[in-house]
Amino acid sequence: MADATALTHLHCAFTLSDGWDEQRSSPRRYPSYVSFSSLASLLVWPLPADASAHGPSLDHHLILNLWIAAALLALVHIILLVGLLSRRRTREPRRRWLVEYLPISFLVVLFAALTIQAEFLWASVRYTGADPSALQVEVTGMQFAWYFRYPGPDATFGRTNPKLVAPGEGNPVGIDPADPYSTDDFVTSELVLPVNRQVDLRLRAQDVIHGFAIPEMRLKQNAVPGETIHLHFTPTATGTYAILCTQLCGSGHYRMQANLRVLAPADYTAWLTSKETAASK
Ligand SMILES: [Cu+2]
Repeated sequence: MADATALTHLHCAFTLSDGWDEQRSSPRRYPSYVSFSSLASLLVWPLPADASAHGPSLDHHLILNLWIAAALLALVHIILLVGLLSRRRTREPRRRWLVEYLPISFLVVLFAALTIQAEFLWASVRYTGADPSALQVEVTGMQFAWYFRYPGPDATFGRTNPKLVAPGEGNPVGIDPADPYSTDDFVTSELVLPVNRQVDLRLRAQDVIHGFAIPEMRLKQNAVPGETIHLHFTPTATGTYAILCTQLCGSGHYRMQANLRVLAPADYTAWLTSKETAASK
């Protein structure tokens, strides 16, 4: 987006500075400042701390895009200034390929390269499946809470039934007790994970579309009723992080939050054991 804006700006600047637009019936608009404001806002409100394995490459690409956009914006103004100060009033033919087509071709190649790189980054995170040894956790969004189900010692999630959903009775995701795999499943209202181990989340929604987002993990994915969407990542720093809902899902949307607690492996094992022991009673 920022690249496209800057590219348009530069195109305007090249053509304006050379005076061609005076000959055209529809004058071009002067540049907006979207790219500059994006970079400026990033300097004022920096990105949240990065605590996931895939985050640094995404951040690097974002910052690179914004710096390129800012550099193009600066170049635009220099060209505009030079064009205004040394405007020629002659009607002699211009070398259009040199002042317009060549720079635009360069920018198209640059823009395409950035886009392809972004696609590869996205694909490496989202089109590649989770490692088979990844921790399995099911995430369910409902008005207005997130619930997290762990499969227990059998490492298999039991069956669920929407008719059995009863948050007030301790069964918020509708676990079917008739399924033997469900007996050791347990549900929490916070997501607890060990550091430096990949987790494969199964994202579900019970009622409407919710937006599962953890800014520090550079994660954002809609949870859609009727679908199970996989989302994998590896937390790299211990701490407590907010899990948000980024879709306006109803009157209580503003309070639809939960916590992600990333623990050291020993602490996680102790937490897991206590939960599994409680679930087996
Ligand atoms: Cu929501």
